[in-house]
Amino acid sequence: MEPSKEYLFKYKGFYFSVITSPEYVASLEDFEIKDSDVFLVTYPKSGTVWTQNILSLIVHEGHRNGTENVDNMERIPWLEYKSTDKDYANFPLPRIFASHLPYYLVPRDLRNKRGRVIYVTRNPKDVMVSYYHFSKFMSTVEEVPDFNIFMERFLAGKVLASSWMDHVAGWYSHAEDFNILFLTYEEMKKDLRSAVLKICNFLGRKLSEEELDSVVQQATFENMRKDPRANYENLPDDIAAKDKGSFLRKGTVGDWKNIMTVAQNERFDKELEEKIKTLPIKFMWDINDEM
Ligand code: PPS
Repeated sequence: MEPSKEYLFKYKGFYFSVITSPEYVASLEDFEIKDSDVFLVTYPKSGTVWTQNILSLIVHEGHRNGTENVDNMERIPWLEYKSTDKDYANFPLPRIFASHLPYYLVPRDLRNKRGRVIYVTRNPKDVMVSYYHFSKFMSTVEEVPDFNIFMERFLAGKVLASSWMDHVAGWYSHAEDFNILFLTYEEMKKDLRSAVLKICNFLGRKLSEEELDSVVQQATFENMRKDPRANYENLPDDIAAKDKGSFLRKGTVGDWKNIMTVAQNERFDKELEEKIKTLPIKFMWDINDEM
């Protein structure tokens, strides 16, 4: 079954939410990159909001020490969903954008190694389960109440951001074209401090031990959940129904085991297991797995 046109449109083989337009997405090809720009790119539900907060905490002292009360989505806007009141050309540097774009639709200059990309992946079973719950409370995402049907849509790439496999494989196989840092959700979960350090090194930022501690502390699931700058609770009720879910839902590795049946797991593996082996990523499917 094709996804509803009420929610999605396809542009160059990739599904976008109707809250943007093909014209705007096409215009991003010429989006002017500044050398200090950072693009946080993910397939949905892979740790975007988490990494967005880490970046705000690293880059903005006022965010870190609590003297500034600016939502992360203001500081780090979504590239492909531009709100008309934002003048990106005059945004404070470094500009940071979040995006779910596939490698081939990002601004041309980014593909010529201007600016930096941070690409975060997560094991796709947890991605799918997180996505399923997300569809229940986001009015901009089509709700598919039956998990089995949702899984078939996910496996067929008939969801916002299309196929998980194509997205991840595309970015990894074109890594050479970009100035890029790859991270996984699971490594952040296992050792957040090391992941924060990797990001600092990649950005050429030196934080003191205290500053680093502060970033790590404020980026834990429990603390982010309470932080209105980071937890997306300021989204209007007609976009996110807060009584039905939240962006920060469980924040764990292996939640897929709580919902997928043995048969569903086998079906998933049949479709993706071999393809996943071609990726240069060792996924953790359970928090007790070795990295
Ligand atoms: S989105 O809609 O694409 O921007 O979603 P995204 O932010 O990529 O992914 C949401 C999942 O990330 C979890 N999350 C966290 N996990 C651990 N620690 C922290 N600090 C954190 N912040 C967000 C969030 O809970 C979603 O995963 P699930 O499994 O649904 O809980």
